[in-house]
Amino acid sequence: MAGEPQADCVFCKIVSGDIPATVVRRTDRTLTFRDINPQAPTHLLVIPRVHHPNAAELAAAEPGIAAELLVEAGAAAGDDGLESYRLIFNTGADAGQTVFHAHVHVLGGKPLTEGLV
Ligand code: D5M
Repeated sequence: MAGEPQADCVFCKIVSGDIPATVVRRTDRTLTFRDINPQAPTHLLVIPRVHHPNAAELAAAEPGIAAELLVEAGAAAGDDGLESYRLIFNTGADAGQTVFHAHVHVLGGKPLTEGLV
């Protein structure tokens, strides 16, 4: 059920502590940790503690938590000394989503002027 921990979800396992992660920020409702396969000097993931399959579904179900992801993303970027950073929400396998627990990527620390948009 939406919002409930999923046994096969790697990010639910990070929330529960069953899988280790380099956690840099915690709130009652979110966790921020370093991506295991960084694509930039700073590559963080901000996730809700509750399980929703993607960011849009999180926002529909829990808009306050979705907003908190963005606040935490900005704060985490600031913690890493970044004034400029890119936020990415991959949604769906064809868009590159591989973990179906809502998350936002925070990328920075190098020029990110190339891109799709
Ligand atoms: O992004 C999912 C991201 O999650 C991808 O960049 C790798 C990262 N990932 C997967 N497993 C882990 C663990 N255990 N720790 C840290 N980061 C992890 P997506 O948008 O779904 O492609």
